[in-house]
Amino acid sequence: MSTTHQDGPRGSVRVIELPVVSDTRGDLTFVESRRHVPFDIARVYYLYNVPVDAERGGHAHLELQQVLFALSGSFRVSVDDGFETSQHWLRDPRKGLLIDRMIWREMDSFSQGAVCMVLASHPYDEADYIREHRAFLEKVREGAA
Ligand code: T46
Repeated sequence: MSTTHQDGPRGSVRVIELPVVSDTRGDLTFVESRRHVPFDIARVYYLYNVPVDAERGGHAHLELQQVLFALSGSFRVSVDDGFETSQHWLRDPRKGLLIDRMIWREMDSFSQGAVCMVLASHPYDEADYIREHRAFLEKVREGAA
């Protein structure tokens, strides 16, 4: 997995590593708001039964912050802050990808049976989505000017 970390006024993307408690019964991983993720968790959702050739995402968020995990299987997340792009393979349920506001994201290459869990900073709000890449670029660049 890539560990890209971009700082500064632009939205950032970074890997978050969660604790794991292992014994002969298996592994246990936990996550707490403001301790392991930098926001209060307002919503949890998960993607499953995703066809291997499906593409998801294709948008950015005005305010929403999220952490994506591959609870099972693997998938690829491509991110774009309006200036630079990077790709991240998620395949370890202890490692999440924190995606800040104003980051364009696309997800593909889901393995058979992959489960993507997402922790989100806000309830669902369609008005928070930017679903056109050109509009995203305009907004990012006007913010950076
Ligand atoms: C994101 C990626 C990683 C709801 O009603 N409530 C919800 O909490 C969500 C997430 C979606 N929906 C509805 C909205 C659409 O009618 O479910 C439908 C499918 O959503 P969407 O096409 O946005 O799904 P993805 O997988 O492309 O994107 C989702 C999140 O929407 C998005 O925030 O970052 O997962």
